[in-house]
Amino acid sequence: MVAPWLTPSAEVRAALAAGRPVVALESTLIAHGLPWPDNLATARGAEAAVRAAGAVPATVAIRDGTPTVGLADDQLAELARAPGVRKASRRDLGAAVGLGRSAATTVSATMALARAAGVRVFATGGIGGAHRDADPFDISADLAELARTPVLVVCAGAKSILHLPRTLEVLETLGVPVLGYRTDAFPAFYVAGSDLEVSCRVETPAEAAAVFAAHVRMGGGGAVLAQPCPADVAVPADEFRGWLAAAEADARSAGVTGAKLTPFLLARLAELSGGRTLAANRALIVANARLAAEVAVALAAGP
Ligand code: PSU
Ligand code: MN
Repeated sequence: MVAPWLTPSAEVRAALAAGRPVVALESTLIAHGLPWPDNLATARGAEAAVRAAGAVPATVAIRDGTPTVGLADDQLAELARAPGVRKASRRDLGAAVGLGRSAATTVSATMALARAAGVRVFATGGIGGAHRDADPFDISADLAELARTPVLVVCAGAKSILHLPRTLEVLETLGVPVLGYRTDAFPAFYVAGSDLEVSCRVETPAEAAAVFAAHVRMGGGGAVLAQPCPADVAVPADEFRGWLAAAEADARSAGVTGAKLTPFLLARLAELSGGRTLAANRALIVANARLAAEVAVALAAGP
């Protein structure tokens, strides 16, 4: 069932009506997470990867107050180039729609809109979480949304800029399963592994689909399916720590907080690493889109 206040593209609407697999993709990573022109190339790469695996991509954004599920290619290109696009988390959806604004949607807002459209699988780069120092209450709305909205979020774990042990603790408190795709260790975005454990390891898209379907059947909300960053571009943890310390110091001296903090740190890390974190971010987004499509295909096939 598609909510009446939502506008899916004709292709997405037809796929949903026919029970064919659809994968939601978010737009904040296009508007705020990656620089032009890498952002457009990555968004197109993610859509192509979803199609190649047999599912329909549905990039989500708010366009002039209209919640849109399935941007056309020219709309994707416009979003990628537009300066000063708003960043909407779940909290901001009402403002964007009620006031007729355009906004890119974060993981939390994309989950909400995917759910309203009837899309069960969503791919992104890395979810938000608890920040490291700064404000102890700066915990991403992504975690609260995972608690309540039954959508499977395929990602490379939580962003390496975060306090990962606290992020996992909050997810456990909220009852959110964290599945490791062919890994026992919680992936850390640009950094392939960590010394933290996932709550369940799965080996195939069908296993991921089975765990998620059972979780939802028993009244659960969302779940995380985390796959490590592709090994050829993943960044070693010790090198990353140095760049992160410098980026955090820059954020502190520039007084950056709140919703601007994540985009600031990602951009600064890309500079400090000579583009290595950017290459990792691009590759992991496309890999996650492919895996999400495989899981969507398995879910659509049923148990
Ligand atoms: N994955 C990426 N790049 C990004 C994001 C995810 O590879 O920029 C975005 C997602 O939209 C996520 C947001 O919801 O970062 C987290 O922002 P915050 O920490 O302000 O909640
Ligand atoms: Mn935040």
